Amino acid sequence: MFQQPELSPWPSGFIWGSATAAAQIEGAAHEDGKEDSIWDHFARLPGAIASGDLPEQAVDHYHRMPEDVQLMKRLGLGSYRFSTSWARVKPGDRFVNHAGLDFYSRLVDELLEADILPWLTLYHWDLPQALEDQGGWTNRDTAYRFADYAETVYGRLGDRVTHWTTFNEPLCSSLIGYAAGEHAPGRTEPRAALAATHHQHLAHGLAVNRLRHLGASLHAGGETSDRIGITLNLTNAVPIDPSDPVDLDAARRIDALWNRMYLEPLLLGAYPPDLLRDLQGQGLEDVIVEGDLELIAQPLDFLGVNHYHDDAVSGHPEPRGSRGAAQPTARPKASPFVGSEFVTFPSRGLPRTSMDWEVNPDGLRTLLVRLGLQYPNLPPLYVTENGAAYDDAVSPDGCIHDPERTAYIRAHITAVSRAIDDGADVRGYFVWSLLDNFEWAWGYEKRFGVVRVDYTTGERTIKDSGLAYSEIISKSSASVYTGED
Ligand code: PNW
Repeated sequence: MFQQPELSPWPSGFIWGSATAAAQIEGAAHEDGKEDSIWDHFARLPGAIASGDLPEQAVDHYHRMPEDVQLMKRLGLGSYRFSTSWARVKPGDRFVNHAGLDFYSRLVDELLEADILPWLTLYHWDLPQALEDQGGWTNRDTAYRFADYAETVYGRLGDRVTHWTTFNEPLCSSLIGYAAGEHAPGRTEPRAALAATHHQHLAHGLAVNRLRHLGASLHAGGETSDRIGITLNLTNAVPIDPSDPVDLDAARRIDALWNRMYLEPLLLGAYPPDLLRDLQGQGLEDVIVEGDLELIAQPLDFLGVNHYHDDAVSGHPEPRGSRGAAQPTARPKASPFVGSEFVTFPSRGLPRTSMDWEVNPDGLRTLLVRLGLQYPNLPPLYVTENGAAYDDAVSPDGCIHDPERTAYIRAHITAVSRAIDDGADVRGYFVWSLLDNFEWAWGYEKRFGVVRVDYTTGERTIKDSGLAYSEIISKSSASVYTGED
């Protein structure tokens, strides 16, 4: 049995959880009044998804929800991070679909009954297609629609849900969806991607404001236990040759575009000046209206950090080696690196997951520590996603022995502990993902679950990594967990 290195005790109240997203697990794409999201629509375009998989059924969580909550309980999770589907709650964005909201209300009740803290994300990439038809996130009006949708969800669940996340990884749903064309809505227009980024920031600010006001009026005396934040995917951009100014500048650009373009409007109320220089003439400044940045920089109760890997970066063209990531889809592709399309991602020879992402656990420690040093007003951090895809096989004994995923999770949890030792204020860790699921442009081919899903029968089986995670949770709770928030 693998020996976990000696770790410091976890801070009291440290939250152990797992995460999923509506479009990746629910299925029931056209049931009980749900209409198309951009992912339902995009997935039907020829070549959009590897092997033509659709999210229509996903892992049928919509029907198996009570069973899935029992699984969480067996694993000993303290919290479950899930998202609500805008296209289920307000399908065409005009009317509230109460049947859709009922589902989330039942989920929240099941979770509370099982002593699992519901951690709700309002936007995990599944915009109603009806809004995309009006320009989607390139249309400023979508930000105001989002605040209305947030209000609708809060109106139904705000009496029981205390932890609210506005957006999951706005980078992916703007740059990868609108510039690279690899995610829904599949557009390849750099200017549109920057407009989408800004409008998602604005939507976040408007929604935080709205939720705070609703919380104050819902709870007597204005005292709420609500915690409101956002989740960003943050990636260390490591210059491949730190003594080469060309590589250094490439890494600075990628850091600005992938990390600071999201962190700084939220935390500092301004886009980074070097980013604005890099992006001159690309249209970002054209969509900023006076007062937007003040609105965007609402105080946050937490920052969710999704982290999977670092990227080594070079400003030199290949063939100094490329990341070599196979494109999952056959549709036309462009670069997600708006204004830095020339940057390359050389290999450092580290082991890789089946997503072709580097495994380098210390990158998570570095990231968590550096955020605190870089931003003195940083709110508490939660690792809201971390995990790995590997090609699992079911053994003749019926078990799923996934030593690579188990090692990945253990090593990253160790990195979180070390980051806390080094001064980072990290208060929780959520493994991605509870279940194998619809991995966006890759379809069902990539499995991230700590629980295996048989895509023919729907059967769930806890993998060795799930058992190991469960053991980590129970050991840490037994020694230090006090149940305090
Ligand atoms: C996240 N990258 O997306 C999402 O929040 C999940 O829905 C997703 O299933 C999970 O990570 C695994 O992919 C990412 O290129 C997409 O570094 C791309 C990257 C990272 C995260």
